[in-house]
Amino acid sequence: MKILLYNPDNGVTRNFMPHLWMFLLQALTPAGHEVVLIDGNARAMDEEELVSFAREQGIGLVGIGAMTRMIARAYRFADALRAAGIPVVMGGPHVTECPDEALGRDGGPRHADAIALGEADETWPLIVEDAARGQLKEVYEPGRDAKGNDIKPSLQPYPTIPWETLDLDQFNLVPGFLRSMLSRAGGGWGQFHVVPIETGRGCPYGCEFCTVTGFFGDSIRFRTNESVIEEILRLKERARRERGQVAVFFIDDNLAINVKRVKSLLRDIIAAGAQVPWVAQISANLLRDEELCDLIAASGGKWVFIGMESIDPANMADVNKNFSKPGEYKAVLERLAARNIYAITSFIFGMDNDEVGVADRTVREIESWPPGLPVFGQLTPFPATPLYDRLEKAGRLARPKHWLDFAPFVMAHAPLKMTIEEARQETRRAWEASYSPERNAEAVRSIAHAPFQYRAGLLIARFFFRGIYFPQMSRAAWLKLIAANRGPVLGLVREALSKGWRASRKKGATPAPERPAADLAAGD
Ligand code: B12
Ligand code: SF4
Repeated sequence: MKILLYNPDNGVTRNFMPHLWMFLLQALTPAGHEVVLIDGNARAMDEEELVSFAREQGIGLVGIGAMTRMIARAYRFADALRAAGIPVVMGGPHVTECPDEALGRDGGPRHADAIALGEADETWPLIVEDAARGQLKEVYEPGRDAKGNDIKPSLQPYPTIPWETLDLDQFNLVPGFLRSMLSRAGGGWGQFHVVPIETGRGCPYGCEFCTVTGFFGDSIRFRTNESVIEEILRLKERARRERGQVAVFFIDDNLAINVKRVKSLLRDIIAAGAQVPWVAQISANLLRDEELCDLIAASGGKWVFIGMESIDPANMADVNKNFSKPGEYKAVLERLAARNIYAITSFIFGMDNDEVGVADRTVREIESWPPGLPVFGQLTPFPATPLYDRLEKAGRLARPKHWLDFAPFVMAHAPLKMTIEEARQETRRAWEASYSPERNAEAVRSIAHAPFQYRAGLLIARFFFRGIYFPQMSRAAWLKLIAANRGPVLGLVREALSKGWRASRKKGATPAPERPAADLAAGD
């Protein structure tokens, strides 16, 4: 049987990275079946195009995964495929949290022939075999232990994802119109992939708005260090072979949740020569540890995603996240910046203590920190979270099924001290102020002492991150962005050219040999 795994896009931004679930399920598919992957973020298709594709390819089963934000879109694709007679199985966080909706058991239309609840590592092979026999069940769920809890996959052993041979063309981050020029320029920048790798699952913190503790559990399961390192080494080898660039996103919710374990992993990465540039989510409280920060830097860590949420401790307490202290954010970022590690700092507006002016206050505070990539979202009651239950009980949900009429940056409930419209405007203000050409130039200037590649990396990353809020998917949008930021862009280009010229003079006018991508990946 030929199987299509499909992830819908969110209609606003393009994801910078493939979704791990597709590659994982592909690797777990029993022998004798072929799996094709399409990520709508990388390869945009409408319903009709996807149905035609599935027909042409003779697809016998489609698996669709989606977060809450994309679920309405996912249902539309599922409806179109089912109308064409192709069976659809859906899985992922939203379907797990609202199983009746996908099956039409809540009075609404049915969208899926079958659903997979929770982690599907062990149920996926059964789904495939049942579908191949034409005997799909409606619901697949993990087994239960004696206490009635889901039996979670141990991650030891962990399936082999054959990154070294997979077709990753749709996920090349270098804009199409720049690829051939950059390939010719050497240095391996004709392609750049960010690849998701998990080293563990689960989170004990239980923040009120988050689905992770409910979905993956509050105890953590880790892969072995060897299995993670073996995966990275294969990726590194691919980058070397293809003369391209690769970076890893460790998608664990908190890579340092067990400090002893992460230190041992990072030490082993260094010992194995498996350094690649990497990014990971780590909470601020765990970044007090100087030795950990040293190991992050030495193992290739370049960016840390920190869920800062709010600069107001009262808000942090409200959402059960007061283990993360706004008072120490600056010191944490300085500790990282001293090692040329920068942060993606994530904020949530629309918490109950936020009022008009929260954007200006937050942006002012951020501007007093080392530069990074701030991102701003809004408090969203995802189904099956403690936040959803609290707001529902208090009768505060303006759109209880907000995902069925998803509107970007429009809250589903009114915070106590602002309206929904005010929260939307605050969010816009924060994005505008944080990614204006002036702010971009200041950010690059503020690390004038840092080596060239960090300043260039910061500016390029700021261009990409701006796109999370301001759509910039066309070549014209990119050219406009570059023109608006011509000051720092030209400064960096001049610096790069003069460096190249000096280097070639030193070597007696012989062009410098191209530095293999693997060396670049190994750090600076
Ligand atoms: C990496 C990540 C991202 C990446 C993008 C995703 C990517 N390309 O990988 C980035 C950083 C861009 C991102 C952004 C966002 N994210 Co995010 N993200 C994650 C994270 C940390 C890891 C995802 C992952 O790969 N997990 C590991 C895999 C193995 O687990 P899985 O995807 O759940 O898949 C398993 C099962 O669900 C199941 N399964 C999944 N799909 C399917 C499909 C089928 C057919 C079947 C059978 C089974 C199945 O099988 C898999 C194996 O067991 C999760 C948290 C988490 N730990 O999962 C949050 C998470 C998915 N994100 C979340 C959110 C809210 C967002 C944002 C909306 C945040 C924001 N405010 O902007 C944005 C939206 C992005 C967008 N496209 O619009 C929520 C989603 C909650 C929900 N109910 O929807 C999560 C769960 C985190 C949370 N705090 O609750 N995210
Ligand atoms: S927000 Fe982060 S720390 Fe809090 S429960 Fe979710 S994954 Fe854990």
